[in-house]
Amino acid sequence: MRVDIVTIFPEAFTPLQVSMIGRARERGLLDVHIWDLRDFTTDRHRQVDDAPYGGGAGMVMKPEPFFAAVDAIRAEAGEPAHIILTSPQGARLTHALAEEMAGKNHLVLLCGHYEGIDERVREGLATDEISIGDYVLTGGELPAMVIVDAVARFVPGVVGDAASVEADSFAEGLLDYPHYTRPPEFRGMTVPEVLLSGNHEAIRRWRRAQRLRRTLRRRPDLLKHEALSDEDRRLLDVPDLDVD
Ligand code: 9D3
Repeated sequence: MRVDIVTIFPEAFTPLQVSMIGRARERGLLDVHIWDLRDFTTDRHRQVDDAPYGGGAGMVMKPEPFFAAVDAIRAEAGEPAHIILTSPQGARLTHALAEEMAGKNHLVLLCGHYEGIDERVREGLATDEISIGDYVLTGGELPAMVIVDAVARFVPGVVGDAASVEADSFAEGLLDYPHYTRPPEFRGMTVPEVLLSGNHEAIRRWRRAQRLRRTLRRRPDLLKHEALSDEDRRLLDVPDLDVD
């Protein structure tokens, strides 16, 4: 999969060089290109913003550099499947949306900044507009990296164990169960007996019950009641499996 990112802060994207995403790039599974928006200005000051028509505080990002940058991307890589504008007004990024985007072979991400972006970028260039949640950030760079990370996990081979992508909590609408490793006792805190028992059926049941109860307690909005099996309903009724 190819991803092109257009930004006024190309140096902010070093996180995409490390860890799972960095390795996916080295292995040729993910081809990320960062473009500096200022390289597509034509004036002496390389100006990417200007005062808003109609007045008001702050600056607005000019349309021409974004259109010129995407023309350069098209010349190099052809017409992208999606041109995504990162913006607080966008559709919320979800597991389902990330999975859908991972099915495309070319994405372009446009990072916004300042008070806003000229509406013609939205109207005449972007095919999608995505937000990563209801809180205010200073720009679209972190959201662009969040989108690449969430999408890349669905690209075959990026995550070593394909089963862990499938089993991931949001796919099933359930949070994860508690994990433990050695030692069996640490600062007075012990590992639940069942995990040391070697009884695989009991362990499976305990983990399932933990997931169900945690989700019900912490994120009842995620629980798809209609998808619960008879066993799930029984596990949710057992009162002595304490959960945080
Ligand atoms: C102070 C300006 N705000 C006035 C209502 C609007 C505004 C413009 C640009 C607020 C934030 C930003 C910068 N944020 C993003 O570009 C952004 C973002 C975010 O802030 N939260 C969640 N997802 C995203 S995606 C892009």
